[in-house]
Amino acid sequence: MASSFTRMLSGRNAAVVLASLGAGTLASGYMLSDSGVAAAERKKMYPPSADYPDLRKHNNCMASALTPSIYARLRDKLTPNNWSLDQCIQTGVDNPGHPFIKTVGMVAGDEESYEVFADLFDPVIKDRHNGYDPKTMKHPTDLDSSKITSGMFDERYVLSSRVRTGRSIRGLGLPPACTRSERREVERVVVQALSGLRGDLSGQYYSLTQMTEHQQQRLIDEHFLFDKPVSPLLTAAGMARDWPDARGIWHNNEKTFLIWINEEDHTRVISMEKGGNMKRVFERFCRGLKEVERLIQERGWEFMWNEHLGYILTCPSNLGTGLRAGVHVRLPNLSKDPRFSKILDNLRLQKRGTGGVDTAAVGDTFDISNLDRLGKSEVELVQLVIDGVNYLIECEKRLERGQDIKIPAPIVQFRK
Ligand SMILES: *[C@@H]1O[C@H](CO)[C@@H](O)[C@H](O)[C@H]1NC(C)=O
Ligand SMILES: CC(=O)N[C@H]1CO[C@H](CO)[C@@H](O)[C@@H]1O
Repeated sequence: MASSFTRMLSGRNAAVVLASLGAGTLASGYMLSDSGVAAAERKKMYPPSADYPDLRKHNNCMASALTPSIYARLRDKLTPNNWSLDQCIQTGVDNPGHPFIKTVGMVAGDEESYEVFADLFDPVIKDRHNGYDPKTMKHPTDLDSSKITSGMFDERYVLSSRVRTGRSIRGLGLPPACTRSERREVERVVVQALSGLRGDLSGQYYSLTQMTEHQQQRLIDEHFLFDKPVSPLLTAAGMARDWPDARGIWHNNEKTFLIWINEEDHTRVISMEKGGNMKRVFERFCRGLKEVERLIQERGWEFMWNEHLGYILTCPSNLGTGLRAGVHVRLPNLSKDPRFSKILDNLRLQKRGTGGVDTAAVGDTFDISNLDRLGKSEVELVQLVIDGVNYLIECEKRLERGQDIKIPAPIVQFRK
């Protein structure tokens, strides 16, 4: 991890980064940075113990990991963009818990947050990612979709298939911390790159500030449009600032490859279609992602990445692959069986309601996806979802026939 500063400064973006630091071209950033610095100066008049947040009622990974001594070590540190620990943890301080999930409770303001505040991020990452140790372990990346086997689900059960991830542009602040100019730069760089996509990937960008009523309604009807973040988890992290400035959605003409710009991450990349052809969805995902990366690099930019944390995203829960491969699947019998949760756990799968992370599951249809993001490659995670969902469908069929089912052995987490 120690290398990411050096890589940032020695990369092709060095000119961009140095220019903005030196010449002060990011004018709208000053108020934000100055207030961060001023707050840091004011705090030094009090010992860290006087600033320690009250976390007694909290249930999130940050609250479990933070100690007075970690706080004392990190309170007065700043990233090169003047982002502070208190800004990273504010969302977890303001939101003690969540009804359905144990939240992470902190976000990164920039790539360097993970390094400067590693004393807190590392234990949080270890907790959230099932023991993955960012200090000693290396994260594999594999976007070779030809390795996937048996990626076609029984469509009597699987209604739709989807793979998503996020990518951040190195040298620009992440959504909790970015200035307006940085956010607009993300939009400019990504939209320009996307205009270079060809064939089945070619498409169009719809800016939230410029789309017509008609376009907006169409995107809402098709469930493509992301809403203004209203969850306190996101607003407390600063992610709805200036909404809808520089936000938008790009999709290909077939509406099977989508990019969200400047929502929770600089970009969210989504490949999806109706039915059960996960192999095809993943093939398009890998091809599209590599193509977008190539087009961005042609223009002198690159994605945030390092060998310990993989792809760097705003929320520590998405580090590594950032990948969520999921299906909407009908499981009327299995979901009523008391062994359902244990089977999912052992297969390293999670279930959500079909309305998203904040919804409880209703009815017979579930959004089933991989639980892990970090320490396993994209190919491994998608294969795990394919094998796991096929197992669930097999169980469902056995229950329909009145036969018994078995809880599978737990999947080994990391290859040592
Ligand atoms: C961070 O704060 C210092 C001290 O005020 C200032 O000199 C520097 O320009 C700031 N950096 C950025 C990126 O705003
Ligand atoms: C035990 C149980 O819930 N059985 C149901 C399994 O699914 C079939 C088809 O949806 C139903 O007809 C059964 O009642």
